[in-house]
Amino acid sequence: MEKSALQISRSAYQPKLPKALQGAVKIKEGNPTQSVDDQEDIKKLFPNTYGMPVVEFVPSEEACNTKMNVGIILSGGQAPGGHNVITGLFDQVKKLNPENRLYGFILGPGGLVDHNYMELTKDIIDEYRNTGGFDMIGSGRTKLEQVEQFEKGLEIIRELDIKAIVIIGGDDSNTNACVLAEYYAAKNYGVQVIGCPKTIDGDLKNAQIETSFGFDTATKTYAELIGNIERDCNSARKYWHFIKVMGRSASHIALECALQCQPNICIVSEEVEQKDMTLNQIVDQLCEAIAYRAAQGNNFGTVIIPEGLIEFIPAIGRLIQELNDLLAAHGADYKDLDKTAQREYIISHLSKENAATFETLPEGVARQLSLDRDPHGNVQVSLIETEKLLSEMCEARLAQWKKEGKYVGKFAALHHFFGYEGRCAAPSNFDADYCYALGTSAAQLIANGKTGYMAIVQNTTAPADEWVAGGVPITMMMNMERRNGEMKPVIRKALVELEGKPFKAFAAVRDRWAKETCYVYPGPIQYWGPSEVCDQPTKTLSLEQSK
Ligand code: FBP
Repeated sequence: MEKSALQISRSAYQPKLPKALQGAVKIKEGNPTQSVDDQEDIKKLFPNTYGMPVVEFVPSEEACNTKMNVGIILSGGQAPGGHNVITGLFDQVKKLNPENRLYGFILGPGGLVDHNYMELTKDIIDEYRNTGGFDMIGSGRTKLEQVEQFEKGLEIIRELDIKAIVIIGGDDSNTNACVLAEYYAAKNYGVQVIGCPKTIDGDLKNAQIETSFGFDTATKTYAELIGNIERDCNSARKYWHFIKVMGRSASHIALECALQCQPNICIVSEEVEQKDMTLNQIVDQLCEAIAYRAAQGNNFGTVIIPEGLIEFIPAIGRLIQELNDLLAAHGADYKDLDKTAQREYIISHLSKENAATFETLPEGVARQLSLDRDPHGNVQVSLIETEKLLSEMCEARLAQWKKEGKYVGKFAALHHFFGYEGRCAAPSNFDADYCYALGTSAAQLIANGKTGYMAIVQNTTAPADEWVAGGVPITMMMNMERRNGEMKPVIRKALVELEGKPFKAFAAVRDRWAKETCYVYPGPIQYWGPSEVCDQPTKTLSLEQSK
């Protein structure tokens, strides 16, 4: 494989490990835990993995020599740092006993079921140190939830003498990790399952998980691009840039990019939902800022839009709920109909209110909302062009205002979607260190006999050697939610909190950003240089952890 000069230098980077993980460890156990909600239901569904304590690793005098083979799975969307979880896991597994083997299941959870795997040896691992992407073993979105899948997986686990499976994934994949852990524990198979918090979306976090890995690098990559656009925008002074950024549900990515770049406008889906806003009200707000700036002679600006917005507009959210149930129950009846017949079928099967909302949507968006969900039942929001929808609606509204004499300006819009650009970027120092520590923690959780836990690393705004590592029972993060028409145990997603420090910091200054040009240009991620440049955590994390 040919490599760039940066790749070659970067492969020699030695991730920083917390002090407590640098040598032998022992476990310090906390009190028994309970789930965030629906305790009785979750306890009943997870009798073997419910109530376990949070654990922390502390240095130990006694080195342990544990014989264990481990299997690793990457699940869901790519996130920078995934390879470092694997290298951290590999190094620790080998440190525990050089005879230990690490197996990678290919293309996600499906690899376990289909017995598609490879042994990850030192030469393979060394190729991927501190690199972005998930291409070492690939990823996939197969949902592990059926007993037949668990049993099929067990066959290869037995054949390879694997003691534990590590699943690197987001909220859905870690929910599945927990279900698998519970099943193997209930059957007394002696197979452990450990999760790892991954997703650029940043919505797998709670009192124990400070951040999901990948969020740091992805947002820094988008912020660089947005800053470059802002500088162009401020130089040319003739375009409004509508920039959609990833984040299937939560607006953490949009908010973080706004905090880094200070655009004129950033929409936060959670606020739209809380204020019960309609699409028209969002367009009005955008047009007011555009008209104000035009009156100052500034016919340019930058708008950040979270990709999940559409689902958070309450009327559309209600429509999606009903479409989800309709798709689950009758999808097969209308899937193969032509476009017009499909539209008619859907409208005739929806409630009056939702049918009316469906009819007001542009055809492309309505079609997207009625299409297949991903294997976890989610609308594929990355395929909906919200940035175009909004700019087209703004254009029409401004034309109307012009006629009414309320707007004197020129409006030319450009569109961007930043998502895939950031998911495989070379991990920042933060993600490289954080992921390596997560992999090391996962190995220690296995060596200490734990199952149904997620590896965690805390105190992450302090220098890396002061980070605290351990594990948290996955059941602790669960509640019951409606999925595909049924109540299911799932990890609660962390949305942007409107009372939280990051949103409040943004809300305090956004009116000025809308009127004036306050852009900040963050520039590219730096891997070497002064610590205040290359080791900074995200603004979100710094604000959340600030006392
Ligand atoms: P995960 O939650 O699996 O980490 O994926 C997040 C994400 O990048 C979202 O931001 C985006 O909506 C989605 O994946 C895109 O999925 P796909 O890779 O299947 O197009």
